[in-house]
Amino acid sequence: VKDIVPKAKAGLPADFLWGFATAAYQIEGATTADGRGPSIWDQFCATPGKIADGTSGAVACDSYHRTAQDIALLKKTGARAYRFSVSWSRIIPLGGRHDPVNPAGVAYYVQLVDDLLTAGIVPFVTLFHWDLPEALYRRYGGFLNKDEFVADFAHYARVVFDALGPRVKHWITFNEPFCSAILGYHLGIHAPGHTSDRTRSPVGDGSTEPWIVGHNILIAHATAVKVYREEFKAQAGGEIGITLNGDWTEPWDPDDARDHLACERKIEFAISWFADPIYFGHYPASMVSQLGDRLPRFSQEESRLVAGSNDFYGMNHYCANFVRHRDGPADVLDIAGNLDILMEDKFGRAIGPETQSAWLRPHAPGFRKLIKWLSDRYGRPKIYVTENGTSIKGENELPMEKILQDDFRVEYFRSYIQAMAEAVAEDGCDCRGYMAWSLMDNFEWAEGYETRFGATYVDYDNGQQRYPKKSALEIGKIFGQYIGKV
Ligand code: GBH
Repeated sequence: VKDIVPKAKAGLPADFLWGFATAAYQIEGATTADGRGPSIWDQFCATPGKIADGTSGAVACDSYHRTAQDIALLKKTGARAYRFSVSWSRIIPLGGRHDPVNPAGVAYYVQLVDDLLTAGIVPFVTLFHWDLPEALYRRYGGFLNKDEFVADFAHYARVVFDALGPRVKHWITFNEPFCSAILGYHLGIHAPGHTSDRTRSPVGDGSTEPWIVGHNILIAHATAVKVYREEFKAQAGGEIGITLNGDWTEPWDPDDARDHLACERKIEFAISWFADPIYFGHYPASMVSQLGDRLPRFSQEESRLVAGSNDFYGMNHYCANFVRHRDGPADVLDIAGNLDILMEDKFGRAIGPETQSAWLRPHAPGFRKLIKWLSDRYGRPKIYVTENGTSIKGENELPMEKILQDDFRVEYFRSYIQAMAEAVAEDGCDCRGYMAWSLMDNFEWAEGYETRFGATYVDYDNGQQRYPKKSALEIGKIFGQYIGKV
């Protein structure tokens, strides 16, 4: 009997919202259509050397002209929900609160939401998925200018709340502020390419600016939430939160207590940087102690504004890694918590198989553990998984017929959905939705089109035709095994 490991209970609630996610700049294309203004990503892509294959989102999946196809695709998969983002530059081409609103841009999203609702698909709307209007970076440095940025974002949010009104019940303010701060304003590998690396572009101060950016995004998030709650929530009855990214961590040396502590620090530097202020009103102690005065302080007013500003927790999760502590004081440019991130542990065991993305090694047990970690730390919040998915090593080199047989991705979804269903049924976590990344292959930021994350193949050479891969057709069946079983 002692050999029989009891199988964990696994299930998801009957009204669980599953579907797919995308982001405006990654799929829409049509970057000059109908009065859209330039975003920092248009600018960044035009800078030589920034995008692996020298491409941009100028055409992408051409979703701006193909929403009917996208919605038909969603219906074919059986999806109940769809998470997309709004391009700020379509709504307010110059971005600012004194700049004109573009009615054609507004109309595009009104129509998209109407069409989704007609198709019986629940929209999850992200206000900001990295494509800042370029004018705002040029005028005042974008996220670096708290007063200007917060006022402009709040205005933009109000315009969108007003336009989409009560039809939208699920709002996300920011997607992964970690990436805006660290990739965009520290490493410079994402737009606007602001970096403290003086050999590349000596425009920034990496010892303070990522933390200022993070702080200002928190204030902008909370201000938009306040606008929604005070001016729209009563009538619309919807909910609003932020989406944060974070990997699970395992200690490089399971016998070294310092590696266990480093694991916790890694998650705090990635997730709690934002989530602690949002749930508790202050930064995590590990960050305060490492960063000292370089970490901005919340005024009492700010702390009260930010605390309690999530109706749900938006969770983007892809992978896990090993973490090894570093000895000695942290470097002034360190952003991770004074540790090394590794794909193999002390014994040379890999955390998971390789994918096309250097940072991404699937490790489904980490998903269950991280959901529980979040649940324990933040008082069992309602969780929507707003992104989860994988690339496949070498996928782009295969002929289309092979790409459509994406068994690796099917297995990824199967194991991750099982892990989430265990977190719900076994650990008592409150997961209410899951959006797979992504509905279709799209512009994978600095990696261009070489890395495919889609459950649908997009034939970029032949008119952006969409062909569902096996994973797009299987994922609904996988959900069918869990939904209603808890
Ligand atoms: C998501 O971020 C994005 O929201 C989505 O737009 C994107 O398409 C998707 O992932 C797939 O990449 O460059 O070595 O410093 C995922 C979380 C966090 C993953 C930062 C990459 C940077 C690793 N990302 N991480 S590195």
